[in-house]
Amino acid sequence: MFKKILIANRGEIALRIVRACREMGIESVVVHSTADEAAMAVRMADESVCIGPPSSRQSYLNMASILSAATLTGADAIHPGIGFLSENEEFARMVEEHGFTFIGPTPEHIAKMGDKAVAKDTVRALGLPLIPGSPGILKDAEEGLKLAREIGFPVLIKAVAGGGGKGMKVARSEDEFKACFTMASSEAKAAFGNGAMYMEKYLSHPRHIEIQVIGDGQGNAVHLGERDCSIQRRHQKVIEECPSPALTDEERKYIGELAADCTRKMNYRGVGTMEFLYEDGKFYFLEMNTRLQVEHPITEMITGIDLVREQIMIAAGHKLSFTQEDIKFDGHAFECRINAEHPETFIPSPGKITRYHAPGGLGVRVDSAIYDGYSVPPHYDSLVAKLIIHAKTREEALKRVERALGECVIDGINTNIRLHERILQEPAFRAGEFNIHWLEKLLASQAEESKKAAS
Ligand code: MV4
Repeated sequence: MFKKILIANRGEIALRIVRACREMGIESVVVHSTADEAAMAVRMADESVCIGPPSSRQSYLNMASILSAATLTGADAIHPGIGFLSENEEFARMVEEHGFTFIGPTPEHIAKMGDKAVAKDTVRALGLPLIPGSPGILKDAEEGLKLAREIGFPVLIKAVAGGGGKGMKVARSEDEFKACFTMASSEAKAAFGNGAMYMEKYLSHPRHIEIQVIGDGQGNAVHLGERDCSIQRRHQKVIEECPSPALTDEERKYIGELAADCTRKMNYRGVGTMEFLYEDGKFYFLEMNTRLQVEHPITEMITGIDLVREQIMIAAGHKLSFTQEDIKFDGHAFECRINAEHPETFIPSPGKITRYHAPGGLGVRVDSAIYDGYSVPPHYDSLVAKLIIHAKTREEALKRVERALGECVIDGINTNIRLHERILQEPAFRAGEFNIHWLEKLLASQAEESKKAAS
């Protein structure tokens, strides 16, 4: 087992990994920029190394500085956390080349799943359902139109170089296809320097369902159920929950086992998340994330499995210590992402926290690295706390989320706590009746109402 792990990340996820290390009797080293000198993970870790100025490029993305810090402190392994270098194949390779263990998948799997086209070919061959669409890049609008007629309108024209919702355009009929294709391609060329396009059947009201999988790279893999991440705004998740209120037990078993089988056949090592769109009872593979996810705690609450601990055990060469039959799903969990931002305008709100009080009680977990007097730096993402709630049923969990939000005190900066409270009051949300467009439609209608009220 590792004696010392270097954590190449910041904020609440760095603290989350420090906690797992401490429980496992492993020393932790946290690297930080000059903007994060007062970060809680820096204080809680056994050691810390300043690796550069505030800019991510010169600190948390600076491979040489991170590797130097690992050498200087005598770390055995490096945990990349989430974001930053966590899905960077070159970094994973450099870590191993410098004699450290990379706590994550092999560089080959990171590369394979990082290329969306290769990822689709891989999982298609392993039996996962995909969105009907073009086999590859579209030669021109003519070819696209011909295929669109076969698939049926509406279709979604997507930029190969796009991602995270960028470079996508819906074509709703033959008449508008060519104009859409030409516009999408020139926008992609301008934005990404690459105007290559592909096309898929457009799913107009899907949910975003993701499956947590773990493989040990020694022939074993399991799934840990799904997370419903449909409540999102501009591709930023706001509230996640598991299990999904939309899935039946049969659907859950079907897609979970399909994802686990695919993970096993790939001989995948580490934790991973397979993302799907779910519409009218059908699943469509979107992509696979080869890292831990922000929302992993709701899966931990339901299964009782510590995902960071599992990552470390697998990276140290251990086989999975449980089979699919050992995994039980208990209750319902929500995660509310608390951001340092204005609840209506979403403008980031860094600054000094003058008073902080975290909620508590049965089934309430707060993953956060803020404290009284902490100053939220302006250089990074605005996530300051994750309110994670667990209860026996979804109804009880809903009550508990509202109660816990009411207890939460974060003064001195703006937060989106009021946004969470608004969402929780919506009957459609409470009934579990939403899709990926629901929150943006709600916000648009509320903005409309307040404009009318103001005029
Ligand atoms: C789609 C889609 C509907 N139909 N593909 C957005 C980002 C990227 N992960 C894929 N995305 C989508 N692809 C087809 N054929 C709708 C989305 C989409 C979306 C997907 C998941 C979560 C949130 C989303 C928000 C807007 C659009």
